[in-house]
Order: sequence, then C-alpha cells, then structure tokens
Amino acid sequence: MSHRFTRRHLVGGAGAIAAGLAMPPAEAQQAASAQPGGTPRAFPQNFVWGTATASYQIEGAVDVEGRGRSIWDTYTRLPGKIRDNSNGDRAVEHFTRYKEDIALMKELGTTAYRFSIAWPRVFPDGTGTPNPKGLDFYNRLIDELLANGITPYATLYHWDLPQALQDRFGGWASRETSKALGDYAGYVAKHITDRVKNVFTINECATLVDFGYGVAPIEMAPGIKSTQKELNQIRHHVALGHGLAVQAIRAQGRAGTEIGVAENLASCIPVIETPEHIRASEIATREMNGGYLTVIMEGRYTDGFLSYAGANAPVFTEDDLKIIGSPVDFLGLNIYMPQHYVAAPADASGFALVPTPATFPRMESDWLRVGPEAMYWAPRNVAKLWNVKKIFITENGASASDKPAPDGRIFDLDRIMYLRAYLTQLQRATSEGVPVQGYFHWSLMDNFEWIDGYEKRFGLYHVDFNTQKRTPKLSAEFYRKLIAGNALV
Ligand code: PNW
Repeated sequence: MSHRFTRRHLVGGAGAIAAGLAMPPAEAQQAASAQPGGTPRAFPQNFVWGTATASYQIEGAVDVEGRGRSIWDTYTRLPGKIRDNSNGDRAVEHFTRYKEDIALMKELGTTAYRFSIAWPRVFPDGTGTPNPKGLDFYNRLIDELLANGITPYATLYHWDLPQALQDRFGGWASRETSKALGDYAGYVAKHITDRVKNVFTINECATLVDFGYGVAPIEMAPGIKSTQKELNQIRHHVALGHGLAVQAIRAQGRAGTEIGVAENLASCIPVIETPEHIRASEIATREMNGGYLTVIMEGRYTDGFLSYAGANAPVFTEDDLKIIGSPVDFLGLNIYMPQHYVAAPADASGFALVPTPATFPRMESDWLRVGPEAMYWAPRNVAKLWNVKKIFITENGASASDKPAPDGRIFDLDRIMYLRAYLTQLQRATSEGVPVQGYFHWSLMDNFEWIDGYEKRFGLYHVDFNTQKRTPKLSAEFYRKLIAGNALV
C-alpha cells in the first residue's frame, strides 16, 4: 500500500513538473531575461552554446577503418584500473549513432559542438604513413554537423595517445612525441580546416601529465609514476607539443583557422572579494599554472616556477620557449571546480593558499568540489593577466546519480543546481566584459568516464548502456530553455 502511494505520488509530481515546463516560449523568454529586481541575466548576443565530448569516451568501434591502439585500450585491460572493469570498446556507439546524437544537439538548440579526433585513427603508429580511412568518420561527422547548422570545434588530442608512441618513446617522456603531435596536427589541419575553423590542440595538459605520469591521488593512462624531475620534463614536452601543433596548423591549415588549447587551469579564487585577496588570486593564477598556461601565454617559465622546481626544473632551449609561446587566437578553459582559495599573505610572497575543509560540497565524483565562483574568477583573472581577447569555456558539468524515476524520467535537480550556480557566475563575468564568447557543456550524453568507467554520469542525456537508448534528463530541458532565451532560467 505505502509503496503504491509513493509511486503514485512520484508520478503526480512528475506530471506537475511537465506542466510547468510547457510554458509558451515568449513568456519563458520574458521570465528568463530579468530577475525579480529587474537585473538582466542575459548573455551577450551571439554567445556560443554547445556541448563537448571526447573520442575514446563515446565512439566505440575501436578496431574499424584501420584504427591503431591507444594507451587507453591498453590501460583499461590492466587489472583493477577501471572501477567497473569496463573500457571504451563499445562506449556509447557514437561512431555509428552520430546522426542520432547530432539530432540531440539540435533538440537542445546548441549551435556548436566540441569533439575530439582520435589520433590512432589517423596515425595508427603515431607517426609515419597516415591511415587513408583515418579521417573518414570525422569527415562524415563534420558534414552532418554543418548540414544541421552546428559549428564544429575540434580537439586534436584528448588523451588517446597512440600506443606505438608510448612503446617507442615512453609517450610524453620524449620530445619525439611532441614532434609527432605537431606532424599529426598539420596533417589533420590540412584536411579539415576547409570546414572546421576552430581547433584546440590539447585537452587538459595538467590532467594528462599529473594523472598519467604523476603521483597524484588519481591515476590515469599510461599510469607511470615519475620523479618530480621527470614530471617537469614531461610537462615541458606537452607544452612543446602544443606549440608545435599551433605552428603546424598555421602552416598547413586554411588562413583564418583559429587555434587554442583547452586547459583545466588551477582556478584561484579570492577567499573574500576584497582588493588584496583579489590581487593575491591573480598572482596565484599565474604561478599555480606556471607549467602550462603561463608558459604558453608568456613564452617563459616564471621565476617562481623555476625556483620552486630548483634542481628538478625541466631542460629546455630558448627555441623551445618561442615555440611554446606561439600566439594563440583564443583560450579554452575547462572549469569544474575551485582549485585553490587564495588569501593575501602576511609576508611578501604574493599569495597564500587556504586549505579546503573536508566538508566542502561535492558532486558525485570525489574530486568535483562545487564552487561556482570559479566560473567568474578563472576567466576574469586569465583575461586580465594575459590580455586575452577571446575565451571559451570548453568544459563544465557535473556527475550526478541520475536514477530514473518509475516513469523512466531523470530529475537531476542537483545537476541543474550546479549549472544554474555556475552559469550565474559566467553571466556575471560576461556582463562585466570578461571576453567569454561561448560555453560547451560536458557532456552531451553519459559516456565512459575514464577510471570511473560507466559509473559516473555527466550527460544531459541519460544513456542506457545496454540498449544505448538516449533519454533527456531534466537538465537537458533546463539547458534548452536557457539557450532559447540566451539568459538564465
Ligand atoms: C575532464 N580532476 O577530466 C576531461 O576533459 C573529460 O574527458 C572528463 O570526462 C571530464 O573532465 C569529467 O571528468 C577531468 O580530478 C578529470 O580534477 C578529473 C579531474 C579534472 C578533469
């Protein structure tokens, strides 16, 4: 009896929500454009709304059309590495279902899509002779996106390094891999920049280095523990790979192709918004990103970075730094959480890091602390430090439990809470003139979440991993409404 009551109660609740969602567009738009106090909550005109994914997490089809192996094919086979012992062999079958997935993008009203190209599809051995079929899938994808009015934004390297480069050179431990990224980038640019005008070189240098080669609490492929000295050298090779890729795309891509990196910078938030803590957060942003964004934007390592590294500093040449500092057209920022809360120090050191309390709120992934103000301070500090004129939020999103209700629908109120809070801070930034021109939600649909396998879901669309059925979550409806009004809802 009580079970039936609960069930009926839930279904009734769901109906009420559905009715509320059926607001006529004009009214919804009006409601969206102003807060009760009259403050506009709109985003700039022509703001780009999109979703983001990555090849290994969604494609499947790992052994078709000549694809070589990647380090994730290898790593997922190692016992105990992936939480549910899964892998990306099938993933969410995007390789065959891409048209259906583009229809989902359209349903949301997005006009942009950030995807990644699998390097081992294009160069199965990492270097040398390209696979003639390597870009076929991406050509189909790009054409279908364009036919649906969705602008493609391509990432060249989202962690699926050809295994051959790991075997031959130890992956990013060698500058041979940096050179290989440059060659691959040039080849891809030559073939897609007639239609793809926005290219990201690398996704999250920091994550792939610290988790792939570091001693961080989280381990990812290739899962090699390195010394601090090795780690700094690996960092340098990744930054160099970015620079070589920028140069190769400029040399071989069509004129007008815009290029950047998509980095999950260590966001540094002023602990209280007073001028001295704000200043400390700017200094911290520069120093705490010394191995990636700072060297990319300035073409030099900061004195702080080099003195902190000491004897463990990377070996590099002046020419390397010039390459790393090759001018970019925009910056992509992946923003999930506040990395550091920062205070003005009592001494002359510039900034002090405030420890994070254990009770700090999190989403389903242990690492994903909820601090919406990262979405304001990260782009603001970056724009100010390096006079950046164009920023994209290349990823933002949250894992949630996403249990379907008895009627099969997913009321992911926690994801909506997260999104509304972060996008409120993004709107605060754009309304103050911080040059963020677009936002890509991670992710379009649930997918292979690296070491968490299929146990952590980030999608706006729920995927039944057995049947591959896609179902919009309530957050998809939230995002659709927000895009329709180009304003918070
Ligand atoms: C990013 N951390 O990864 C990646 O770009 C995506 O491929 C991934 O699915 C998404 O965020 C969600 O995890 C990260 O522990 C993974 O700080 C872990 C962390 C940060 C980013």
